[in-house]
Amino acid sequence: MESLVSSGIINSYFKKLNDSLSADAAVVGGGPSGLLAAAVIAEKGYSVNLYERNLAPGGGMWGGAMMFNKILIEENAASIAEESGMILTPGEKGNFVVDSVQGTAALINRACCSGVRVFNCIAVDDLTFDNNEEVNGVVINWSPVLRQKMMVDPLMTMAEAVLDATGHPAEIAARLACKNGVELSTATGGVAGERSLNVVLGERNTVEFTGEVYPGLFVSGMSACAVGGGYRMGPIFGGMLLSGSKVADLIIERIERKQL
Ligand code: 48F
Repeated sequence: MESLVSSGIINSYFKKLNDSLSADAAVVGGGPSGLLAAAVIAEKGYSVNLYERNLAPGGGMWGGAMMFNKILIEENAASIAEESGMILTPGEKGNFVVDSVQGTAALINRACCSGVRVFNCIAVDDLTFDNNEEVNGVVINWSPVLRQKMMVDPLMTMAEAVLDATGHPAEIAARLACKNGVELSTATGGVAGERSLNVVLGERNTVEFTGEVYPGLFVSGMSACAVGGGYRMGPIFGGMLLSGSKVADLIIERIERKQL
């Protein structure tokens, strides 16, 4: 029995890993924008790998604000939240309140049920290039290996589109720009950096700056805000869902173009 338990886990995990070596999309970061984008792309029938360096996906959503585990969703994102299985309670001025634990669990569930291959405890450490012209994959390693700074080489998985949904640090876009000296399609040509807090502008900027910043590399959520130089917005999450939905459509367009 003991060896059956082990072989059941090993065989199914390695099948998932092997199947993931070439995917339509690779999503880096399992916060709200990355989870929603991954789910929407997978629901269209495309293969999606999602890498989350922590044990649990969900990013900055579990803790609400200052660990008061409630979040706000604006009216224009309520339908996406509901479609994702979140339980919305009417709040003030057309906004809704969601229990952050229930809302995060619902987004993770939507991604898993739509067929996204979720790899937790795995971090994206770098990108792969096709002739230095476009991003076409990710370089991955176990998070504990990277945290311990062990000298262990990574593996690579290929994708038609890579999404940097790493939140405030915009790690992947920053790495691309700084390691390769390439220009991103932003006002500064690089990662402009996040501005201080303004709820209304922050929510707007997050969606505005969501897009393809280099051929094959897209940004969403706080990463889009940081790359484009937008304001942070605090514990209001409609922008994250709208950003995830917008980037999913853009990525689907690219996948369909590449597969013609
Ligand atoms: O920060 P995060 O929740 O991303 P988001 O979708 O949402 C932002 C909000 O949660 C909040 C906010 C709303 O008003 O401001 O901050 O932009 O989640 C980012 C996820 O990416 C993971 C990280 O652990 C987190 O779960 N992550 C970051 N870098 C890497 C990564 C990496 N290199 N490889 C894998 N995962």
